[in-house]
Amino acid sequence: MELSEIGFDDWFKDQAEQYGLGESVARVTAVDRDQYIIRNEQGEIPAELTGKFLYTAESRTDLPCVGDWVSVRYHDFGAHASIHRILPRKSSLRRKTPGRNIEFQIIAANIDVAFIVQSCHFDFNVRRLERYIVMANEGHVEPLLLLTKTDLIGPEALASLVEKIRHAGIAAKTIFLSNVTGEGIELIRELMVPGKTYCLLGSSGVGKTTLINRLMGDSGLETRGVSDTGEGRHTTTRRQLILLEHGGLLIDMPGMRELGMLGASDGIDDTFNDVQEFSKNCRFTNCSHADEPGCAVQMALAQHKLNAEHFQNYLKLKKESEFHDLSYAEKRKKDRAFGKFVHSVMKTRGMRDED
Ligand SMILES: Nc1nc2c(ncn2[C@@H]2O[C@H](COP(=O)(O)OP(=O)(O)OP(=O)(O)O)[C@@H](O)[C@H]2O)c(=O)[nH]1
Ligand SMILES: [Mg+2]
Ligand SMILES: [Zn+2]
Repeated sequence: MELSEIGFDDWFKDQAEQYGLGESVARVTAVDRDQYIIRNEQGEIPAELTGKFLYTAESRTDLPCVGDWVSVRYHDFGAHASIHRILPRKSSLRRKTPGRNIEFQIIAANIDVAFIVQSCHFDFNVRRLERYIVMANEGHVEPLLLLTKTDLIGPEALASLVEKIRHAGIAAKTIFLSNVTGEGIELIRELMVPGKTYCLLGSSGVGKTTLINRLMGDSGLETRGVSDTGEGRHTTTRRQLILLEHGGLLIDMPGMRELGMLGASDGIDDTFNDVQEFSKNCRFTNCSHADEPGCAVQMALAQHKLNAEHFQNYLKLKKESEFHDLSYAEKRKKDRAFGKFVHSVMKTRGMRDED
């Protein structure tokens, strides 16, 4: 198998050449704490980070994640490998780590298309769709909506979902599918290009893994039992890059509960470009679109040219991202201070940084 078949295109080739990493590059297909699985021309093997790699990493985002291209050295005749560095990422999906910690988490790297999956049945939520689209736009990944379980709703309910998506001004391509009847599956198979990388994002239980099994034509991956409706239980527990028979690469992921905004300002602007367009005509360039005179956004809202909930969500996401960005910057400042402190202590003790 050629590396190009698992996504190694000219862009990555250039990167590898620039860094002088000739032959030994491989792709990370799974991560389990500090254990990695990588795929090369021969197949999949286990890999570990070198001590130096760990020592020089400054944050979690410096560590490899699923989809990353890494340079490796092989041991025991290629039975396992050590990872020396990560090639620059062409694209990545990141969010704020769940919970109170203000930190970035890279979910997957070098993705071409993100399938944003929601169930037509219980999970459908336009505001959450917008969050996922922000994440994709921010990471330079093309978003595509997959609405599953069409077998559980009637044609009228389906039409109302389409209307809600359109009304929110979401332009992303939408595919309706059912893993039960098979509707839409062929469409997905056809649109997946060999050598391109796709991933499945969405809540737990929407049918991500079932879809992969459908596409693989067997039931190799564990899905939730039909009788099991246990809330909050995740069936898929790790991210995994799968090479499909027709050549597409697909990453399965555990369901996500939280999708916090951090450093997502550009992604928000791209996602809400309708708001951006209207705001160009506001009288004041720094208009907050609240109650300033001559606000074109307020005018568009009054004339129903802009959806009110869509706009409220825009404000909410902006505020959330700005708030987290501030805390993050504050934290980095402290980290830098700590770095300087360590450096000066080492200096006074006559140690060099390399010691
Ligand atoms: N009726 C119906 N049920 C489906 C469909 N797709 C999946 N299911 C069922 O939904 C449940 C959850 O499916 P999974 O594929 O495990 O969901 P998941 O998104 O991978 O969930 P996590 O791994 O927890 O993130 C299973 O019982 C599936 O059989 C569908 O199109 N229609
Ligand atoms: Mg799953
Ligand atoms: Zn305005």
